[in-house]
Amino acid sequence: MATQPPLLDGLPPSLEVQRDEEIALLRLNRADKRNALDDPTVLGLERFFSAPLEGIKAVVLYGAGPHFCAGLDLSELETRSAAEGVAHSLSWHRAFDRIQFGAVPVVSVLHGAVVGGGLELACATHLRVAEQSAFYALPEGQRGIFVGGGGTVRVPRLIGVARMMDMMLTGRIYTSEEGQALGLSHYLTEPGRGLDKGIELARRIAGNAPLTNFAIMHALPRIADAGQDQGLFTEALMSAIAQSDPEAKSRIKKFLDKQAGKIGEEQ
Ligand code: 1HE
Repeated sequence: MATQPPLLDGLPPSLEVQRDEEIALLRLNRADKRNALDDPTVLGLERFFSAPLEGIKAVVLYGAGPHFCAGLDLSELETRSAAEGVAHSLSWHRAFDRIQFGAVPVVSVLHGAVVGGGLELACATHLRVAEQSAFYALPEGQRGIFVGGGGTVRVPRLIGVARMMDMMLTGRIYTSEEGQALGLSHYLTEPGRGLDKGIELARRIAGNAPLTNFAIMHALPRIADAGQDQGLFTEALMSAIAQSDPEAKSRIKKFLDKQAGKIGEEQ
């Protein structure tokens, strides 16, 4: 993998970017604090995902050190007022919305603690690869606080309100195997294999037509949230737009000319 010096000026030292051709690798780089998310890191995430690098078609998000992310930097809570708390939560929503409804799909690679805001961050990404060391928890109840990074919206869509309630009320921790069975992760790998798997998946995603990736990221979750009537109509519109794109026409011609691979074959 070719690595380059930092690509974006203005990102905090807690975020490190490298480029591997069409893939950007974004690392949470605050291992001494278990990648706890402080304000500069959350603003940096918003900045990075608001203006993706030229030519990048997918992002892999991972964490330095023994854990993916220990959630909110709790030291920031010592003096925060209620009004500041609302603004803070909204700043996380902005940053994580930029991930979920951004320009390119994001694959997160999870290991060790994926807890509190770390789980909220992971749930804003489009694919999750977990190493066997990953574990999931929402210790907000234990800390006397509440989720604020979109967890109430995104976590139940993956595992249901009832399981999230249990995690928050009792401090229940899910192992990587349990998380895989529940749908918290899409892929489970052996220790140390997550990043390679994440890059492999990101490369496959980068090979899709950009408009198809756009539809998957932006139309699919909105349609899933809509009523059947609106959903089906929106699907018809999105489908018509995608199939009329020149990229779709050229890919379909290649298949009909027997120049494109079958399902599962390299294109
Ligand atoms: C932190 C944080 C943090 C570690 N904020 N400083 N999140 C939590 O409740 C999780 C709290 N953290 C932990 O339970 C543990 O740190 C871990 C299980 C994640 C990792 O344990 P370990 O033994 O590897 O590390 P450590 O020794 O506990 O922590 C290393 C350092 O990181 C230490 O600082 P140091 O100066 O003593 O070296 C810790 O204090 C620091 N650290 N986690 C601040 N979270 C938008 S709302 C979201 C709400 C939430 O996210 S609530 C969940 C908060």
